[in-house]
Parts: sequence; structure tokens; C-alpha cells
Amino acid sequence: MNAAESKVASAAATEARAALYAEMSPHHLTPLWEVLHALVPPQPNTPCVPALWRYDDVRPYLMRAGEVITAEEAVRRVLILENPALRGQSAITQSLYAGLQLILPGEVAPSHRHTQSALRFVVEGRGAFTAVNGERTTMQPGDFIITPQWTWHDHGSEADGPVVWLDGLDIPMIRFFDAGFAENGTSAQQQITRPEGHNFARYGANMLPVRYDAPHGSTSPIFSYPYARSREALARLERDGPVDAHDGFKLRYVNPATGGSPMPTMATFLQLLPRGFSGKPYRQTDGTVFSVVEGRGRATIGRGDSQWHYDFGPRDHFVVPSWHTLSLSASDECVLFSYSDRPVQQALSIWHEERLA
Ligand code: 1HN
Repeated sequence: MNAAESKVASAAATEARAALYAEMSPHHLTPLWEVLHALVPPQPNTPCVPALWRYDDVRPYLMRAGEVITAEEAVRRVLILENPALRGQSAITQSLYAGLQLILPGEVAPSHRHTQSALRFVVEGRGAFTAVNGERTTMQPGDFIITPQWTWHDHGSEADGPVVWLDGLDIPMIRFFDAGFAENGTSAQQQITRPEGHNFARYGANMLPVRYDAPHGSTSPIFSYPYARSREALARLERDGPVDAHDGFKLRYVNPATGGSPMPTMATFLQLLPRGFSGKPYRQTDGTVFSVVEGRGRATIGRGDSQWHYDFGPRDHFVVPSWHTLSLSASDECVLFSYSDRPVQQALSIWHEERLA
């Protein structure tokens, strides 16, 4: 074939293909070869974008929410942190949800349970409590608290001011699997059957009951990881060194019975960046949500030719999507909490990271 002939042939092929696609479409058939490249991209190609929520911007809206609706009416009075590229999906990444929940003195967020797992990370105030499975835990800033899937949980407050926490849930992941169930309690507050601290004595002293029976399956039996303890560990590590060039000093929270993540769907971390730290870049396939606890610093996020610079301070939140490079630097000593879907990716053997120079 000469050039002119092959042009005619390819025009004929294009036409024949278009006719084929049009005729089979009503039968819900689609040619793979037109979409293959997008289905298996050479590297992760998330639709999510990086985003920063400054607490100074968010807090006034949260407090106004406190004026227009009660916790009881709302069931959960939460402002969802939505990824700007996923508006309307109640998602901060493709697999994870994040929100800031407000409870005011004397309020009750009524008891319910669901197959979604939840984490709470206390951002502002103290003296609210959450009840899980018949036991209360009082919230202090920086405490990491979990609600295992399918456990009754309600929140209340005997504080003298507002209490705000970050909710992290696996909502989009459970929605993806179409595996969600939920149920409301018969009373607003569950019955308390154990004194506060009981859970910590049983599971929180690097010991377990001799006949440990995994009350929540693969979820940690500990439901509150107090900030004071985790912070002290980081302070000690900082004194002793060595510092990791990418992470500073970074610890992951564990289920003490397995060494795995506290929840089957979400990993959680606490890290300290020493004053003046200038971290090397890295990227990971688990999109990660950060909550700043202490200090001021900068997150530099990159993907291809695009770069984002977020100067962050206490109570700010930001999201780093999958396979975006992140480098963290600290003008003061900083403490950051973070969570991601890493345990799920690791269970599927698809989790990847690259630590760059
Ligand atoms: C939920 O149960 C809580 O218990 C918070 O505090 C946020 C978002 C979606 C679905 C359930 C809570 C939630 C949620």
C-alpha cells in the first residue's frame, strides 16, 4: 500500500469501528482497547488533589453550625473535609473520609453503630467523652480514639466549652464494596457497664488478659491512645536520635495483640519534626490525611510539574494524595498526626513507597 491507500484503509477502519461501537453500546458493551491505557496507567493517576484546611478558616463555620443545629438533631454535627476534586462524594481521598465534629457542653450525639470503622483525633478542648461498648473515655487534645466497626458509640460533653475532633472513617472504601450496614440505638446514650480506664488496664500496659479473646476481631482492643504517652515517646526519641531524613521521628499506632494497625482499614501515625528539620521528599501509594498538633512548618507537595506549598500551624489539616511527593520542614518543633488506608494496600500487596534523595 502506498501512503494514499493506507490513509483510505485507516479511514475505513475508523468508520467500521465507530459503527461497531455504536451498535453494541445499547447492549452495554465497550471495547477495552479504547480505554486500556487509562485502566492500567504506568503509575498511580489519582483524581484527588492536595488541599489544606486552615483551622482559622474552618472554626468560625463550625461554631456557626453549633448555633444553627444541635448535636442531637444533626446526629453528628460535622463539617466534612471534601477533596476539592471529589466534591459531593464525602471523601478526602478515594478511600477515606475526614470531618471535623463539634460537641457543645451538655450535648449528646446519640448512640448508633455501623460497619464503617472510625477514628477520632482530638483537636480542640477537653472534657467531652465518647462511649464505646459500655465504657467511656474522656477526650484530651491529641488523644487518638477508635470506634471499631459495628460497636455502639455515642458522644457527650461535660466540658465548659466547645470540643472539636477530627473524624477519620473508611466510608468511601466500604461504599466501594457495597458492604455497609447501620443501626440506631434504642436510647440516646448507651448503658455504661465498666468504669473509665478499664480498657486501658486490660490492654494498654503492654500486657493482655491471659485468655485474650480479640473482642473486636482484627481491630485493636484499646480504644483510646492518650496523647501524653505518645508525645512522651517522641520526646524521648528526639533526645536519643537518630532522626530519619524523610520522616523526622515517626511512630505508628498498633493493635497490641497483633502488632498490626489499630483498625483493619486505617493506619495511624504520630511524628515529630525537630525545629529546623528539612525533610527529604518521598511518595507513597496511600493518600494521607494530616492533622497538625503542635508547631509550625511547611509541607511541599509535588506531582509532575505542579507544586503546592502549605505553611501549616496547630489544628490545620491537609491531604497528600497517592503518589504525590511530600517533603516536610519545620520552623518550630512540630507534631503531626496522620492516617491512611495503608493496611488495606499492604494486605493486597500493592502498597509502594519511594524515598527520594
Ligand atoms: C459517625 O458515626 C460519626 O460516630 C462521625 O461520630 C462521622 C460520618 C459518616 C457516617 C458516620 C461518629 C460519621 C459517622
